[in-house]
Amino acid sequence: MKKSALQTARAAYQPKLPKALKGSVKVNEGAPTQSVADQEAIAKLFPNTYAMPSITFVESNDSDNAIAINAGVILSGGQAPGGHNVIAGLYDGLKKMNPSNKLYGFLLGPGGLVDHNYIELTDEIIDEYRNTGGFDIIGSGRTKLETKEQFDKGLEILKELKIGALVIIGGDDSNTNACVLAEYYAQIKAGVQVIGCPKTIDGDLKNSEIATSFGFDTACKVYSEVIGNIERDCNSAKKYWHFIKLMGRSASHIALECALQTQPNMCIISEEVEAKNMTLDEVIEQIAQVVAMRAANGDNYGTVLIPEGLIEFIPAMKNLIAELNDFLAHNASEFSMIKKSAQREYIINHLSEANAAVYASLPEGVARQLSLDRDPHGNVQVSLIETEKLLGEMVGRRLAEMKKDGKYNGKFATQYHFFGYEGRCAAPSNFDADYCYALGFNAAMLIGAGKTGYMSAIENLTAPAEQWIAGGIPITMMMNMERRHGEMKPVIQKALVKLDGAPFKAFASMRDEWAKSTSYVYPGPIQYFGPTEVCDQPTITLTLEKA
Ligand code: FBP
Repeated sequence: MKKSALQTARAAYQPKLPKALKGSVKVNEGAPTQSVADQEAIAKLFPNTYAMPSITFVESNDSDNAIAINAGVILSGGQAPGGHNVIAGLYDGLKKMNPSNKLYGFLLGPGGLVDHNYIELTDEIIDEYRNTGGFDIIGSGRTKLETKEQFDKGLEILKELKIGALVIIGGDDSNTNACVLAEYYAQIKAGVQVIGCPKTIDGDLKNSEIATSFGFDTACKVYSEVIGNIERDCNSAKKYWHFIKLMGRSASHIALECALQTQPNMCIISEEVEAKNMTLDEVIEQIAQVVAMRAANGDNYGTVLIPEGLIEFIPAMKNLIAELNDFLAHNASEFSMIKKSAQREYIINHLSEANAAVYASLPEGVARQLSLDRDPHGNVQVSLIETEKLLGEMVGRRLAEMKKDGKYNGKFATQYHFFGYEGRCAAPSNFDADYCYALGFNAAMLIGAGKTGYMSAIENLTAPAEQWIAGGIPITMMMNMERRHGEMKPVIQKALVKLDGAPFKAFASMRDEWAKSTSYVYPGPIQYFGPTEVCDQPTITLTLEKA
């Protein structure tokens, strides 16, 4: 494969490891843990993996046991920068324990385990992918691992390849499945450990023990670079309002981080919209007022950041989506038989009165997007909904009304953008390259320590990598009961933006100023080589949260 000069230089980068993982390790166990909520229900569902202690690895003078084990690895869900380094770290960790250990990669996500599609990862393959973006080393997929049949089918190939440990690299849903799988294999004494790794650009897999998911750092830096470029363009031509939708699923962490990095004129935070019980009209009014205020100062341009999950947080829309989710889950086959042109009417006729009215009021395109297939975990595919256009067009209409009433006298020309796929496979920042390598290497140590049902955890991330703390957190500790596909299920609690958290407060204290006077910041591209204050800084979110 032909490489760019940067790729070649980057391949030689040696990710930094926490001090404790550099030599032999010893396990320090904490007190037994509990789930974040619904303790009784979760304890009952996970009798073999509930209440385990969280653990930390510390340096040891004893020499390592040469633990012989084969392991498997799966990349699950949306791509996130650094996935290849998790696999490289895992591979190096396994080989350090015992050079004869093997690592198998299951292809195209969890489906590879069920369908017995795999490759053995070798020095040559791993070296080709060190410090690169993407998940193409083994591919990813969204097959949901949840049934006994899938687990048993998976076990057949694990037994055949003599695999004693499986590492699942995924987001909240995939790690939920990892936890269920760990419990099942423990219950049937399958002799297979299951370890999770926290992946997702969305940044919503975090809690008191997991500071951030990998990929969030790089993705936000890539989006912030392009938002900064747009802001420069905006400030140069002074003629457009740019509506920029940012990935992140339900959570607004990406939008918030990009706002902190680039200081746009506005950034909507879904969690705030929900807390204030705002209607869609109120969101539109808020944007229109800022446009009018800037126009009054002669500034007919600006930038608005919009989290992709916004639509789900507007209370009336949230109710509608909840009913639609249940309705579509229970009537999937009947719905698939309805002609496309009749689907809107069919849905309106089957929803409750209030939700039918909201659905009927939506522009055709948005209504259609809301009724598209859910992802395998039952989530609305918010990345397919053009919220940026919906808001831009509605603001335009509102401004036209204000013009008639003499309350606005500006020009409003729009440009629309959606940044998501552009950042998910970017070459990992130094932070993600180091963090991911450490997560993978640490996962190998968890395997060596005989653990199952744990998530690989690296803490103290705002300190230099040498001082990071490595260990493991029982996945059951992160779980609660939630309604999915019309049923109560144990799932890892999603971390949304906290309105009393430091990142949101920092944003809220500055946003009026950013709305009024153009205060853009242009972060520029990620730098891999150079001074540490340019190359090795974590996100503003992480820095503020850990300050
Ligand atoms: P994960 O939750 O699997 O990490 O996915 C992240 C994400 O990029 C979301 O931000 C986005 O909504 C979704 O994936 C898009 O999914 P797809 O890749 O299937 O289009």
